[in-house]
Formats: sequence, structure tokens, C-alpha cells
Amino acid sequence: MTLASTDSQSPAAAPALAPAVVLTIAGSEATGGAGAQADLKTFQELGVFGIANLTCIVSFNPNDNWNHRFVPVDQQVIADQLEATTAAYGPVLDAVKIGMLGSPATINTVATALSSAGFRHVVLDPVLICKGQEPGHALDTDLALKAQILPLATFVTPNHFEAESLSGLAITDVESLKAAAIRIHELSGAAVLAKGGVRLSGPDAVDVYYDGETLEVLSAPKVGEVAVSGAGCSLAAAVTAELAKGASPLEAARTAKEFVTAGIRNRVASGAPFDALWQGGPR
Ligand code: PXL
Repeated sequence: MTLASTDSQSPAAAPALAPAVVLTIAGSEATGGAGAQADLKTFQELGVFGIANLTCIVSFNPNDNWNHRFVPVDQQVIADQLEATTAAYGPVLDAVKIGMLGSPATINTVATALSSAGFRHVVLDPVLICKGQEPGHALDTDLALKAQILPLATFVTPNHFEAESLSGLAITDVESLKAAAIRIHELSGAAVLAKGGVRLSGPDAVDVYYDGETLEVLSAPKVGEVAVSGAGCSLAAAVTAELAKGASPLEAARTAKEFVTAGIRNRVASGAPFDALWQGGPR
């Protein structure tokens, strides 16, 4: 509610409550399951004012096994979006989520903007791979992300593959997921929410949170054994929204896990290989 009350009957109208403002720097995923679209829907559901600055456009190809068609946004256009956003909202914008960057050039552009913007919360969803893609398809991008963006992150949400890649450890069970979360914290200084998802066997979807002091295993019964599109994006976006509203990193992680579990339970059936998480699920 942003309208100040003009009702002369109410003696002490409360001042309008301005929503927290959050930014996602992410790619568009045309079918709306993942990427900036998932982030914006998550922001709206969690009551924050969402902004998306686009880095690339991904359109799956139904005629080629749903492979990714990837088009980067021009570097100057990415820089322009970030300039406009920080100029318009700089003083109140203290939480940003980083999703798919997709190329070393974009990583450089975004790292430069982040370094001067001084955001309090930088939540990194280290998108090294999308569902259905081959690991290691873009090693130069993975290396640039680790070198230039990871050190700027205050909160990181790697999935199973990304946690193995960032930590250099093999993850086969909850104990090795814990070891990876600790290692990634040591490398980055960030709070870490490492996701086992459906990749670890057992009845529960298990994630590990570690911030240098608290280690917590977050667990929820698995909803099927198949990954859902937008789960990773929505989790990191929910963490960002909660941090912007003043939650602690651990509280943000817990709320985000609940939000994503409800969204997976109420997923939207898709003709693509993966169903899509529904951010309205918790309602
Ligand atoms: O889920 C990872 C992801 C993030 N961002 C974009 C994507 C994908 C996976 O397809 O397309 C734009």
C-alpha cells in the first residue's frame, strides 16, 4: 500500500509503508519458468519492489531437444540499465540478486558496476549450468564468475553441480554437502546455502546453510524426484527479498526454503522437459 491516507475521519493516519526495493541482474528465460521472470514473481509475492536488469535472453529450442538459444544483451545496454537503476534507487537499493550472466564480458560489466554501487546484500546464484545442459560447457565463464563475482557476494546459493565446482569436492551425501558449504564460505566469506535438491538420494530435499558460525541442515520432504524449473532462481530471489526486509541470513534461508517447497508442490505443468515452480504456491 503506497497511497497516503487522505481520509479526514482517521485522526492519526499511519505514514505509508514503502516497500523494500530489490534488483535482479539476470537473464530472461522466455517460457517464464526461470531467470528474471521467476525473480520478479518471487519479489512480488514476498512484498518487495522488484527491478530486473537483463543480461541475456534464453529461448529453449523445442526443435533441438530444448537446448538453450542464448543471446547476450549488448554490454553498453547492460551498463545503461545498471546506471539507470542505481541513479533512480541507489540510496534505498541495498539488496541485489545475481543470476545468469552468461559470458566473461558481462561478468566484467556487472563486477565493475557492483564494485562502485556498494550494495549491502549481494546474493549470488552462481548459474554455471542450467537444467539439461552439459557440465563445463563454458569454462571461461565459470572461471570469470569465480574470480570476479564470487568475492563480491555476501550470500551464495550453489546447486549440487555448482557446489562441487566451487568447492572442488565431490558431493555424495549430507556430510559432503556440509564440507562443500564450509569450503565455499572459506573461499568467499559469504553465507552459503548449498542445495542438495533431488541430486542426493533419500526421502528429503536437503540444503546446508553455513555462515562461518552457524551450520544448519534445512530439510523438506522431496516433491517427486524430478527437478523443477525456477527453483534455484526463486530460492535466491526469496533470500534477497527477505534480506532486504531485514531478516538475518539464516532466517532468509529458512523462509526461502519454505517458499520454494510450496512453489514446487504447486508447480505448473509445462510441455518443456521441466515443470515450472509457481511462486503463488504458498498462497
Ligand atoms: O535456472 C537457471 C537459469 C537462470 N537464468 C536463465 C535461465 C536458466 C535456466 O534455463 O535460462 C535466464
